[in-house]
Amino acid sequence: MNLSPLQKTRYEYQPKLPGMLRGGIAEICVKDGAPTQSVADQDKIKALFPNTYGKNEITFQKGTNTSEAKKQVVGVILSGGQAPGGHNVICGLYDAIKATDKNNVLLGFKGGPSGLIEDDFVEFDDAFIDAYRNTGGFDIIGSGRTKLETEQQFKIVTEVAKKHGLTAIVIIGGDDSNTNAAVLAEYMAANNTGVQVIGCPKTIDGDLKNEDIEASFGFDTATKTYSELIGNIERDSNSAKKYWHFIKVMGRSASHVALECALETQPNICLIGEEVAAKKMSLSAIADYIADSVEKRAANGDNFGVAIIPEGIVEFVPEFSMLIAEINELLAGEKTEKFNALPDWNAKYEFIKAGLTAEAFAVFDILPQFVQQQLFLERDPHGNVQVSLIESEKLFSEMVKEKLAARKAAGTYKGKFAAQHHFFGYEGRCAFPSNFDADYCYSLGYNAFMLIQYGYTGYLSKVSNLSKPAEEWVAGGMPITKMMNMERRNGEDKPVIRKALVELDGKPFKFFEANREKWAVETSFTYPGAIQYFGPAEVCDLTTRTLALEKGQA
Ligand code: FBP
Repeated sequence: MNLSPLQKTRYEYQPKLPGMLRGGIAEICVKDGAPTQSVADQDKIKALFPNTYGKNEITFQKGTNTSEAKKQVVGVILSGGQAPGGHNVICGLYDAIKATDKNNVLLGFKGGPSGLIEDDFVEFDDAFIDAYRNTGGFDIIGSGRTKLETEQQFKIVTEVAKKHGLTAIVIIGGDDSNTNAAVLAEYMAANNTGVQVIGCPKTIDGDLKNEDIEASFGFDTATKTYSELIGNIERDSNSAKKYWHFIKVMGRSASHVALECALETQPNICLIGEEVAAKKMSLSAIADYIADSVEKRAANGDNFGVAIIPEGIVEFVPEFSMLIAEINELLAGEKTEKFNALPDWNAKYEFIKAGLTAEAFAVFDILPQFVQQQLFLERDPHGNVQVSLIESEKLFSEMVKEKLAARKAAGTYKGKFAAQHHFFGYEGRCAFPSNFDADYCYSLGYNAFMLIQYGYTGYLSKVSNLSKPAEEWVAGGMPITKMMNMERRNGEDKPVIRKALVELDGKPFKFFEANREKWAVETSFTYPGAIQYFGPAEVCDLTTRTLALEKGQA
């Protein structure tokens, strides 16, 4: 492998563990906490998880290790979208496993959950692990989005576990993957397999959190990477003074990434999907809101600016989600083939017009043609519109352009408007983890093994007090069922982890809300610059603004 100078130096970085996990495995004991209950639908979740529901939260503390000495053979998978720090979770897990007993084994199942089903694995050793310490990416074993949810799959996983003598499985994933971890843990317990299942909270989207899980890993590095790029664009925009930049940022559903980037860079506009839904804003109202900023800035001679658009925005616009629901019906089953067989866009347009309600068609008809066509691109495995394929940054800039043309005709707007478009997502998912993510991930992995060693199952590895220096972090575990509720999925009520959306009465949004009017008109950009790996802690070990505000430290 060709190594960059940074990669070579990052190998030497020693991730910081919470104080209570330092000083050796022999000195880590458990402090029991209170019993838990699910976030909603307690009776239903309890009935579905009789073996793993209602368990106590726990924390680790310094004291004599009382765990049972037994050989551990642990399997680990990376699941879902990449997030910086995944390699360090595996490194921390490996180090704890080997520090406990060098005969313990860690197997990495390749390509995500499917690796467990296909029994495609690698056994880690020191040399293998050392090549991935403090690096970005999931390439150590790869990832995938296969869902582990059927009885048949669980039976196969049980066979694979038996074959290798697995004592535990660690699933590093987001809300869906950890939902699967909870269901697998329950299955393993109900069938007395002796296999424990532990989850680790991953996703750059930042939507896997609650009062215990303060942040999902990867959010810190990904948002810092996007914020660096947005800051650079802001400076370019403020230098050239001729473009409005419409920047879409990843975040499949919740707008945490957009909000954090806005807090870091103070753009003129940042849309928050959750607010759009709460205020029931229409596409036209959103375009007017952006056009107001363009017009006011133009009146000051500033024909430039930056608008951040969260990837998930359109699903939060009530009229747009109604349109998507109708399109999903319109193309259900064999109707897709019929639609695809139509000779040209005109014929397809007539088919759509005839198939949608007048209300939905009115929304469809105001969309630029490229967006109309994007709504009919390849469908997801459930046959639904892939909302992530919609170029919402272009949609809104196009709609703003039309609004401005009308305002110009009415004589209220006299500026110039030229737009540039960007989408930041993949750029941040495999970045070298920040010191925060390197430390947090290593701690999550190390801690996951302590949960295994102490016999827990159906728990999420939990490291909290994250806005403080790592020495003061608190390590422990939270039953995954605590985050669960019942939701409708593919026509059935299912137990799932509730996604954490941006809270409109939360401190991060409140801070943004209190400042955005000024940012919309004045040029208040801030330029965060690149992630720093070496140097003073106040620059290198910074957490996100979201976390700092949530913890009352900003
Ligand atoms: P996870 O929830 O699995 O962490 O993935 C989130 C994400 O990074 C989203 O931000 C984005 O919409 C999606 O993955 C893209 O997925 P893919 O890698 O399949 O294109």
